[in-house]
Amino acid sequence: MSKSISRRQLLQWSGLSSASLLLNSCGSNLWSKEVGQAIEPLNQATQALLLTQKPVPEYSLEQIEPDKLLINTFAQTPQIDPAKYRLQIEGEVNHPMQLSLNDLQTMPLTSMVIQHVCVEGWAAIVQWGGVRLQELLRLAQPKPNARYVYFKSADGYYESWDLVSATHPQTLMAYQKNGQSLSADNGAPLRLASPIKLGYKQSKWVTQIMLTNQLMPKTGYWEDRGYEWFGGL
Ligand SMILES: Nc1nc2c(c(=O)[nH]1)N[C@H]1C(S)=C(S)[C@@H](COP(=O)(O)O)O[C@H]1N2
Ligand SMILES: [Mo]
Repeated sequence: MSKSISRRQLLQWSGLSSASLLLNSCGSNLWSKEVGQAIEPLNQATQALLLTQKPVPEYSLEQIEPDKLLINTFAQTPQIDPAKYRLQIEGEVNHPMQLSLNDLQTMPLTSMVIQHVCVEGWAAIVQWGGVRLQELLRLAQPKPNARYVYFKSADGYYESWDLVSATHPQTLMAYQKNGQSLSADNGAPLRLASPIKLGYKQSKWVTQIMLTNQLMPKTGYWEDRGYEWFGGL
C-alpha cells in the first residue's frame, strides 16, 4: 500500500516526467528504443496521447449559467470528511499513490468554462477548477499496457474512460464550481469535469482511479443499464 506522498515527492516525480517529455521530443533519434524505454518514466504511447489532444473552445465567464446545472444523483449525496479524504491512483501504473486534498490543491489549478450536457435533456455552462487528470497520470506513470481508466465514487457510482479522453488537457479532477469550492451535491471534494464527455461520464465524489489494460464487464453505472459507453460530446 502506498503512503500519502510528500510534496517533495510530488515535485520530484513531476520534474522527472517533464524532463522525460523534453528528452523524448528532441532525443528520440539519438537513443535506441530499448535505452529510450529504460530511461523514460512515462511511456511513449501516453506521451504521444498528450501531444495529439486538441483543446475544445471555452465559453467566457459572463456566459456561466449558475441555475441551469441540475443536481443529478442516482442515490444519495455521500458524507465525506475532507480532512480524511484520499484519492487513490492504482492499477497499471508505476507509482500507485494516495493524494490528500492538500496534495491536490498544491498542484497547478486549471480553470475552464464549458458546457455540461445531460442526456436527460438539460445543459448548463459551468466553470470548473481543478487539477488536470493528465497531470495526475504523469505522476502515477501509466505502464505501457494501460488503456482504460476506472473511476470509483463514494456513492457506489463507477465509470470507465479510454486513456485518450482521460489525458485530454480539459479533463479535470475538479474541486471548484463557478469560482467557489464544490458543494457536496455537485461532487465534493473531487469530481470529473470535461467538455468532451456527456454528464453521466463525469463522476462525482471520486475516491479511486484505477488504470487497466482492458475493459471489465461492468463499464459504468448507466452503461450497465443501457447507455452508450464512449459518451462523447
Ligand atoms: N457519483 C456520481 N456521479 C455522477 C452521478 C451520480 O449519480 N453519482 N450522476 C451523473 C450525471 S447523469 C450527471 S448529468 C452529472 C450531474 O452533475 P451535477 O449533479 O453536479 O449537476 O453527474 C454525473 N456523475
Ligand atoms: Mo446526466
